[in-house]
Amino acid sequence: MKDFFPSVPVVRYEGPKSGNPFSFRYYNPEENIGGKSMREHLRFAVSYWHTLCGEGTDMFGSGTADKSFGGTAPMEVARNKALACFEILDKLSIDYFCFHDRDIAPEGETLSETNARLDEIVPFIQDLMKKGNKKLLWGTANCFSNPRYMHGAGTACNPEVFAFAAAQIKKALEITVKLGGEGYVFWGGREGYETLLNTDMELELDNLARLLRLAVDYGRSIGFKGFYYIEPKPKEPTKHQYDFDVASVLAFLRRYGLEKDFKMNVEANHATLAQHSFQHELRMARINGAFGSIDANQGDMLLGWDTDQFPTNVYETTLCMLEVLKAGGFTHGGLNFDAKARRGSFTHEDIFHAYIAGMDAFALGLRFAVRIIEDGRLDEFVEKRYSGYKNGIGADIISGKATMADLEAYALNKGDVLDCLESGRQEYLENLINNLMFEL
Ligand code: XUL
Ligand code: CO
Repeated sequence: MKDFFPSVPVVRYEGPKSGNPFSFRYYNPEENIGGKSMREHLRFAVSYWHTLCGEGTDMFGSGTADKSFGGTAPMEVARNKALACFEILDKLSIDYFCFHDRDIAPEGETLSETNARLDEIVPFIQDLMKKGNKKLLWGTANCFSNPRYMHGAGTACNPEVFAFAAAQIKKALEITVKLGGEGYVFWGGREGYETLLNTDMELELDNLARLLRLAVDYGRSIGFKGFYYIEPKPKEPTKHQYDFDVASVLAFLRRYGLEKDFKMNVEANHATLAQHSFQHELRMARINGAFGSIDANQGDMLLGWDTDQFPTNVYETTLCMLEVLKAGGFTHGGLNFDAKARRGSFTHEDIFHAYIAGMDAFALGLRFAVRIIEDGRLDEFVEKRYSGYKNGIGADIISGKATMADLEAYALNKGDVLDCLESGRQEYLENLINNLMFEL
């Protein structure tokens, strides 16, 4: 077995006082917390595209990191990336990975050649999965990078492109099933528009729904038992993406009768691009029975684009894990680090520092979220805040017994309701969370 990262040892839990940068301070995979091991709670995944493929290119400059892993011929590079991926999974005790079809094997001249490359790499990966006891959290098709998708994939103005996207997704579903994937993601990177002047929005949305229906049914017909996810994002690369946020995706799914087929893959940086908090998107998914999986990262609030940084903001990871716990935890989903080390963090060691930072931040988030729930004061406060709906006029509103006339009579009789109101206690609650997080 090649060793692509000779300077990095196997990373183990050494506790908060450890001075070893290649150790976990807070992530202790087998530690039981709130009834499950941390490993089971967090279900971390490596994102193949950032970790094995992303070289740090941006609009102004070429790559800074070498991700060829010593290979030269395209399929040799592909095999080396796979070997490097499984070394990373092993060294970090991560059980899952996620990929796009084009991450694991580069496109050939024709679709048949591209598919043949997938047929070559998939058994290679399958073998590594068996040997290392690793699993596929989800697969997906990259229907956004190639120039053929300049006008969209399912929402393209050309039926030829729609057909090509369908063919690509068909194959991506097949390889996901072959590798035992627990999920399949649709992220509509180009499913949107640049200007409505040239866009038939109605047809595009109808076609997007048609493609999803075809794909979902095909996947089930070949034995896919996992979750299908839509990953909302408001913009970038398009000016407007149809899967804007969780609420718009839910409305879209309901309009086309697809709501039973999909859960959400919520990404932190996509939430903030939509002017929502990460917690908001998770809450919206949860209360609609659509919580599925998470792309764990964070954006930079001073920048207006998807920076895909490794999550290190513990306040955010805590609020995220609070939502995950309230949703009953992950079933098929997990925490996929859809994140990349900064362009200036270009060494192989930086990959590990980045993952360790993200994993420890989520381990802390989990610990704090469990503490907040066990403490009970936050939940009690919210429960009490709405307790008026338990009896009297509140109970009549909930049961549907109260009519508009009843409500008017009630209000007239009261004269005013200002004296019923109580403080929302926002600052008290924010401090409560701080006290619980930073308890010394
Ligand atoms: C892009 C993004 C994608 C999806 C999968 O912003 O998040 O990598 O996660 O296609
Ligand atoms: Co993502």
